[in-house]
Amino acid sequence: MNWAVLIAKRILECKQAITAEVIATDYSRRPELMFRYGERGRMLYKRDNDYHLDFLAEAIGHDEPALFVDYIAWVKSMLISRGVRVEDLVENLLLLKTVIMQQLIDDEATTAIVPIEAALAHLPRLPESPPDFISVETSLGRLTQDYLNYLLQGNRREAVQLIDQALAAGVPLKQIYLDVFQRSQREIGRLWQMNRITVAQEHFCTAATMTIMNQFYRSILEVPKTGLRAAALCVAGDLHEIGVRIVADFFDLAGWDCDYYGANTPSKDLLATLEQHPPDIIALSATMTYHVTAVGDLIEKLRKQPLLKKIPVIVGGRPFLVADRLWRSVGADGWAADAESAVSKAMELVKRN
Ligand code: B12
Repeated sequence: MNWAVLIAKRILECKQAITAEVIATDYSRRPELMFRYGERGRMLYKRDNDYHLDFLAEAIGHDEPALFVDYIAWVKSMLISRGVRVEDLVENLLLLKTVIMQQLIDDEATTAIVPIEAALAHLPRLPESPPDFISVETSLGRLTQDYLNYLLQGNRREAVQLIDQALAAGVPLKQIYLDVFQRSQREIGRLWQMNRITVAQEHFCTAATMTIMNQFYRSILEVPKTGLRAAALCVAGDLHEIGVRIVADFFDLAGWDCDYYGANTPSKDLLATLEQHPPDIIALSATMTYHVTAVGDLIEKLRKQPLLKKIPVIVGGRPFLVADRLWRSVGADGWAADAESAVSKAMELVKRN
């Protein structure tokens, strides 16, 4: 196991102690925190600090400070939109750095604080609200905005009608997936991040989009097959299934036979299933940065199975978009930013294999 991975593990082992020390110190130095945010604030501070350490461990373990900077950009806008001051986040990060320096030995601490220092350096320039994912100026922008508005109003019927009309007017299904569904899903996340919609609205829109996607399943399966097979899944723990489901549908649309396993796939069962009928490519997805290690662990297990070890593995999902060298660090053969390029990358790897 390499040095950075060991330090990441140390951070996770010491998580409780580090968080307890950060909070005790901050509240004793700044008792006004209790007046400002109350007892609930203290509980949320603990939850957030634990999260900081989960993301920090991945940034350290994969030598990708950008993962932590991206996370802090998200934290900044989340906190601002919920009435927390940026100065309090800065204090939190400074203390986190100090406590890590106290609790880890010298060399470990020097490596562990690199992502925190990068985040502190970027923090003043990180936007208070993330940029929109939908622009009504683009060709499908108006449709995407209208689709999202209907879903946010709870109008599933009108949303479906918009999609049916667009398809009837000749808009390709793949464009509906990438321009309408992908963008509206990301925009929903942004609206939730900015505290403009509730978790319930986010769940409703996601469920509605998945139901609409299911309508196309039968016709997608009818596409003539090339004989190539893929397996596509989210790693254990990750619940974000739409991205990899779109990837799976694009494989099917390109004539592959894609076994889609969905969210949170337990690795032990997966290995046994794949061994019974090995595919030509394995596509692994993770959305939460703290699942990147699980991607690497699963690839390591695949490489140990005689029947699976030569199968190319491609990876994708949010953390891979943030750090475009991350695929190498998890031991994959390639990565892709979206479903269209996932299929071309898979084709390239299969030809090379
Ligand atoms: C819907 C959603 C959920 C749903 C998922 C339900 C479901 N059935 O899928 C639920 C409610 C479960 C959920 C939970 C959480 N979520 Co969530 N979620 C989202 C949301 C709004 C949309 C996800 C989505 O559908 N995206 C659209 C797809 C099409 O895009 P994509 O995943 O990037 O996929 C494309 C590419 O990345 C690529 N790709 C993806 N996989 C693969 C695989 C391979 C092999 C390849 C080659 C390519 C590839 O191709 C895809 C298609 O083109 C996102 C917002 C966002 N920006 O995505 C937040 C978001 C990802 N969630 C977030 C958070 C914080 C959480 C929670 C921690 C919330 C909580 N406190 O509980 C939990 C974590 C759960 C877990 N253990 O995984 C944050 C993450 C922030 C961060 N800094 O990491 C986001 C960004 C929201 C936000 N803006 O704040 N979430």
